[in-house]
Amino acid sequence: MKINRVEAIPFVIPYRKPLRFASGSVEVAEHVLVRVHTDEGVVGIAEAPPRPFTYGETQAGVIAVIEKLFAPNLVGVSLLEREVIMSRLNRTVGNPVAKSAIDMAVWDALGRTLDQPVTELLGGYTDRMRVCHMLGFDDPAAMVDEAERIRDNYGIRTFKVKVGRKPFQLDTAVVRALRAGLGDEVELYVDGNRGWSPAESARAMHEMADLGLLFAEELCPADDVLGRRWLVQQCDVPFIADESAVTPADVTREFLGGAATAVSIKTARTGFTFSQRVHHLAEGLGVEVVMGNQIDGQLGSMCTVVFGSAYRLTSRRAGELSNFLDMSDDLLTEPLQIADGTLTVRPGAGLGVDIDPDKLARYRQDR
Ligand code: MUC
Ligand code: MG
Repeated sequence: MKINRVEAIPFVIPYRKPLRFASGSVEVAEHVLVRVHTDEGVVGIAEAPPRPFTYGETQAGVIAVIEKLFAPNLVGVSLLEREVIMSRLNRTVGNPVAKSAIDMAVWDALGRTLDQPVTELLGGYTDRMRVCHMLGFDDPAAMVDEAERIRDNYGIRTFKVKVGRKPFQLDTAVVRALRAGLGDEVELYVDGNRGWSPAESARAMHEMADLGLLFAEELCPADDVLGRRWLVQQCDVPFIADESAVTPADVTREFLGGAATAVSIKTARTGFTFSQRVHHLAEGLGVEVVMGNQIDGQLGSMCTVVFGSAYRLTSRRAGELSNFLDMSDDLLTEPLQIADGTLTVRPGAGLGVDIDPDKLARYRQDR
């Protein structure tokens, strides 16, 4: 069960439709496939989606830090020594996406070695999650059309709406149009990616007070320390910390500082091991959790379902699991299928999914 090689393979797959939001946009998935090999010939897989505009990691940076720093420190360590693995990775303060992909590939290799599904090793609560679709910036009519198409084709009834443009009325008009177009049976919440000031956020939330929102996420930067606390105190829905809370310690600081009352868990940035710690913290404090999306491909989305299904708290709300639908292709042998608004874990050892070698050969950038 000892790790004898860690591979980092760059691949590029274009999006059919770019996703635009307050802190950036994504037109091409420039991701990294991480493979952890063991001395018994088992290979665990995971996907790293770097988000340069958020965490500063790039595709080339993820590969460099894995090849030069992390991989040499993991050779010879057992898959069961996950605390040793995490302590070696966490000598480095940053690089959450690179570390998380290694962590999840280790869990996949462990599941395959033990012939057990990772979701059951983690918690085994259920085998599925309701799906939430994330709507990027566009004009109100186009966003309503997209939401209707996603609802009609996939049965999805929860939408996260990107906000944070200026003037804020551009976004409040969209949310109002979505509520009018889709009716009261859909769940709506908003994510500002730090685009507004605390005062703009408060005015926008006030203007949307009659729209029955579920949550508000990262409307303004957490560095506006008192301003954000002032905003969160007057919000009448849970306020989700996302990119402001990358580690369990960050999450603790945000809660204790009054800067958030809920948390987004993204396996792409906390893997399985640290996502467990964030989950346990949120459960202990009695706060809401949403399984977020780092604009993941299908392998990353499956990691989110594998983790989210494992616990009662993480499977309670719809998870942000559908943005892979906007990609022109993917790497899995069996594409993920969303049906009746639900995504199900695959039976089988590890993550339950495999990479199609022909697709990898088509999209990898290192040959
Ligand atoms: C989100 O929830 O913010 C956009 C940037 C990123 O890192 O994740 C997405 C979605
Ligand atoms: Mg967010």
